[in-house]
Amino acid sequence: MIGRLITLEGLEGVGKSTNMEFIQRKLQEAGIDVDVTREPGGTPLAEKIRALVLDTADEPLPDLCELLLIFAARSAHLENRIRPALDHGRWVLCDRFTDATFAYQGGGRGLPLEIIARLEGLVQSGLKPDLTILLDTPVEIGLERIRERGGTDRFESQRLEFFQRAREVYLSRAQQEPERCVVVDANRPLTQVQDDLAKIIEVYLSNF
Ligand code: Z5A
Repeated sequence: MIGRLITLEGLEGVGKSTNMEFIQRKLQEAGIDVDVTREPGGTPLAEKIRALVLDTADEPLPDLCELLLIFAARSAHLENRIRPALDHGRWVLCDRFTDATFAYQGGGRGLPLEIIARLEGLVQSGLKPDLTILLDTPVEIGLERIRERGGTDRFESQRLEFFQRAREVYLSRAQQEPERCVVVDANRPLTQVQDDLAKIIEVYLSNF
């Protein structure tokens, strides 16, 4: 059995947390042993870095510093959790991964995408998700859902244009890598979104 890495992506409020459990259940029903994790985070060290990245601290976090922290967390997550799981034939389902870095630090913050690609090469040594599901809604819809939930971190307090740029990068990456990425219209009732997710998982599994 070969392990696989599946990632769920999208802007805040598109329904990632809501649908992680659904995808996990579909995989388990198919007899797949799945390790569910998230980024930034996923190991004790990476979770500490996550807290630094999301904290609305007094001292400003320079954009490059944020990018390096995210890749530092990813390095710990990959070496201490994801690669060992894949090597043992487990499947890994991850809430966000490097597409989020291209979207947020590249699109949102405006850091050059070539720098992100170089760090991706250094940290991941060629490892990429086998399947990425991008939940997509207009920015305002996701932000409205988050507002209803209450509470904000460093990202959720960004301006609308930040998220619009991040969405454009997400969609353009999905378009450039159609063999890896599937875009789901998440601006529909949850049952319809989950019907699509179930079909995507079914089609993906039918290829094995
Ligand atoms: N970040 C980064 O900058 N660079 C990186 O490389 C990585 C991450 C990996 C992590 O936060 C932050 O790190 C993230 C980007 C940055 N930015 N922020 N903020 P996170 O992992 O906690 O991500 P999040 O996107 O903020 O999670 P979220 O706010 O919880 O969004 P969500 O998981 O997509 O949504 P949800 O909690 O499932 O749903 C939100 C609400 O909508 C909830 O009340 C649901 O019941 C409701 N919902 C869900 N689906 C529907 C539908 N279909 N209809 C109606 N209502 C719905």
